[in-house]
Amino acid sequence: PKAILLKDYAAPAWWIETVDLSFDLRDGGTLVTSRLGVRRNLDVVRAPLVLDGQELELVSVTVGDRPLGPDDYAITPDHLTIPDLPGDQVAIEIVTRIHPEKNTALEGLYKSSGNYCTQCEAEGFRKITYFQDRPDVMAKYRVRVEGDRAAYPVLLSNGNLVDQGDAGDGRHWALWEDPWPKPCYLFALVAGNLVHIEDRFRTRSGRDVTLRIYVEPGNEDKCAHAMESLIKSMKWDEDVYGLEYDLDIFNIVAVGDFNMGAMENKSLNVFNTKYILARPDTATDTDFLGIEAVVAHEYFHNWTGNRVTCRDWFQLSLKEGLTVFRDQQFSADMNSAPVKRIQDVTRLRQVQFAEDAGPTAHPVRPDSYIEINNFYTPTVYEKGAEVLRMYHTLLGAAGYRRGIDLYFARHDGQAVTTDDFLAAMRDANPDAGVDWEQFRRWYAQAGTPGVSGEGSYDPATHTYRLTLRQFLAPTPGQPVKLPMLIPVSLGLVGPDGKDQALTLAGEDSATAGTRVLALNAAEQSFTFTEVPAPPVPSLFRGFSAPIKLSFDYSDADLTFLMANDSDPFNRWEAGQTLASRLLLGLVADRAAGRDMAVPKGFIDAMGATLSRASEDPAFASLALTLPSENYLGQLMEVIDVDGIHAARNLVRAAIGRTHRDALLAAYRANAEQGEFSVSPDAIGRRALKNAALAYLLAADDADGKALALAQYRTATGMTDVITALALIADSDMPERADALATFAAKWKDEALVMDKWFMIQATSSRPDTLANVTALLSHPGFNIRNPNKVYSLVGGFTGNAVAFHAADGSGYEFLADRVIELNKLNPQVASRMAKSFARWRKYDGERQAAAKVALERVAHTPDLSRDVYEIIARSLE
Ligand code: BAL
Ligand code: ZN
Repeated sequence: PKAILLKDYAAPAWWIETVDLSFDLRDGGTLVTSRLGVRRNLDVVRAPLVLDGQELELVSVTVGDRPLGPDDYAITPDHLTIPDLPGDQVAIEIVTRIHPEKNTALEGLYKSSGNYCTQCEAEGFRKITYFQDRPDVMAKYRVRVEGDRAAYPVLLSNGNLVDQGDAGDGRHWALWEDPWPKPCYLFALVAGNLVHIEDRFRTRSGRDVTLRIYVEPGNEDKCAHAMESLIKSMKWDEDVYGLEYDLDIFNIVAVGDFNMGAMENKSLNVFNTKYILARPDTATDTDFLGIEAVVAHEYFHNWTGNRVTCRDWFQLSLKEGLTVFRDQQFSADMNSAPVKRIQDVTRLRQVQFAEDAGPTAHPVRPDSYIEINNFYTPTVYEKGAEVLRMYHTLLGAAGYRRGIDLYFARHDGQAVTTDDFLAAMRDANPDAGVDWEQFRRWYAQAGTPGVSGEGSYDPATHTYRLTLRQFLAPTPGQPVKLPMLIPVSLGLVGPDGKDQALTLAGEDSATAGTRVLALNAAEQSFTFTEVPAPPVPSLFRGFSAPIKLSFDYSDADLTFLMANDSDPFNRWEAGQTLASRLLLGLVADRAAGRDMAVPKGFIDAMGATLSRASEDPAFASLALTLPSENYLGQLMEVIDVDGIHAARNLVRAAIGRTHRDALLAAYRANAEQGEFSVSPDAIGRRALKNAALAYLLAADDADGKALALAQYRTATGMTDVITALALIADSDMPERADALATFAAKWKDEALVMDKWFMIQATSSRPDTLANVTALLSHPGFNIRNPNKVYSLVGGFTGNAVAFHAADGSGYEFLADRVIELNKLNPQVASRMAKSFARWRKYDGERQAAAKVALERVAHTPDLSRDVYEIIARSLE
């Protein structure tokens, strides 16, 4: 397969300005009639009209009123080319037949639980009809949908419902019109037997918007949280960004078979049920927060993505990085900002830093791809959001907002680039003193910069000199890197635990607390004057840049920051750095055949955190959580999976044993919560209680086990039930099998709850996990065609380091089998699973050999999809 290159971008020879679509939905074949209003692009040389199309049966093509014969056009598996269009403005009608009922790739028009729905981003529209399937072609759409009235009582598309009627023969139709021009990836159609809940929102300029969430019958009682989240998002976007909704109706449809989390189609968002359906007894706190964030994310796309869209798919982060940043800001405002930041950084490190360090590393704005679906990545999304956060950090809230306002003033209704976004930020802030050409490297250079440094205090002159160095390692295709502009938000913490005033040499006034410095050279020193006592620097407060810091902190410095830093993120960070240092030391001891001895100082520090836990239970639950096995692996040259697992378990058991009484007390203090709530406080208390329970089980504590069983049996909220069940499932407790069985019996008809059941078994560190996972592939509740099931069982397993990276290669064999099976059914899901192989070279020789055999087996599979090919080929390079 051939790579597509950013440098080859060219504007289309023809624009498509209007699209009139008619869908005749029938079992055994759906007829799609598309009438296009086409206008020549006078800015480029005249060229044939080349339309994208895949897996389509062409029925007829008419240009003006002339039906074309087979000699009048050229057709290939990917394109329909009409060489000679008469004049500069042409009407074209194309009729195609498609088979949604056979579509297992879930791209284009497909059926899920008997209902029709679409997914067009990135390039699914070409599986519906011949079209210029590229985001810079923006058109106004009218869509007629006709289908069987009994089977599909609900017929939806984008925009406003303008007419509907009876089509005879038990059929009916609806006509939808979207007044806003849009790229075809935002087209959507839904036809099904669905019910809805409804609410209203009045925009600040007085527009009344009808809000509906459509679900399968029986799920109406699980939509309230999503609706509340939608209303909060609409209000927040007005308050914080000045952005208002632009139609009278906003529909959401939740479907069970969906490759992604959700999709921002204009006024007809289609969601994975995972991000809509929630009741206290079926959904965890993480689910509730995920719903709030994803509903907001898709709603926010109405401006950042839909009103202003991407010129080409290399610009994906233009809308995704920005929209993730917006949803992160929103969730921070709705909940605890420090907790949200810690969670976002944890995820960034876990998945994006790992991507940056492997063969699929790519810039936030990639410059080549084989399959664009492979670029919906943590780099484009989460690192892209960090780039937006850095604009915010460098410009401040007001400067950032000026840039956003200018961006919309310039580009509303256009398809643009990340360079256009940067230009708006720059031009709206001419006095900001930012080197924008250097800042642009965040879009262009792949990899996670490392920052190292040290500080020295001179008591004679009361100066503190901080030296920082940056380094960016080569990544595939980018051997040479240039220094980045890295915003360093910092404070100097004095011996009294308070932030000292900050005066840089040459300045005549001090800044209190925190300030932002620009690290823009390979090495730079900053001298602070009038520093009364030797400080401990608190660097990258709030994680002000997506970098890896190694600073010469002593253990005592870190313990001091854990207790005193005014920045909550860095209080947490100091604990994590200390824990990582300790755990990697133990891994090294074990590898050298020495005893692993857990330092008492660290256990005491965790005890101190526990003793202050009631001040902020949510924060405490995070501060008590050790760095994950996967994250610790990233810190090693050669990942010692078993060593990391052993060291982490040893420390967890030591904490559980040493602080048994305090953990039991924390458990009990947070156990009674009254009426169920997903307030930040209630979620925080549950998180702390369950963290305490996990430590007790890590220590094999009899009272802890009894509490876990009681919690599993009597709790009513899913967070508590599934946490207890996960702990039981990961143990040798005699009640294990029975607990798993009663759960499955109770929830067998709730697909999303069963996903959790598959997940906890796939993530268990028991030695029989692979055997269990393999057996579960045949469980009646499992279905390899359903992405959520694959993400739970197969994805859960590949995230389980000790099981997936078993030294005998059995985990790799298992994954190769699944990727080969999925390749035929759903290439997008197959390729997502295949990415788990990517970092195989980070393991020891025995594991590398086994992984290579598995990768080569996948590589030699006949009919390998572009999606899987690209990932496997890069991994083997
Ligand atoms: N645009 C794809 C789904 C999302 O990021 O919202
Ligand atoms: Zn998005």
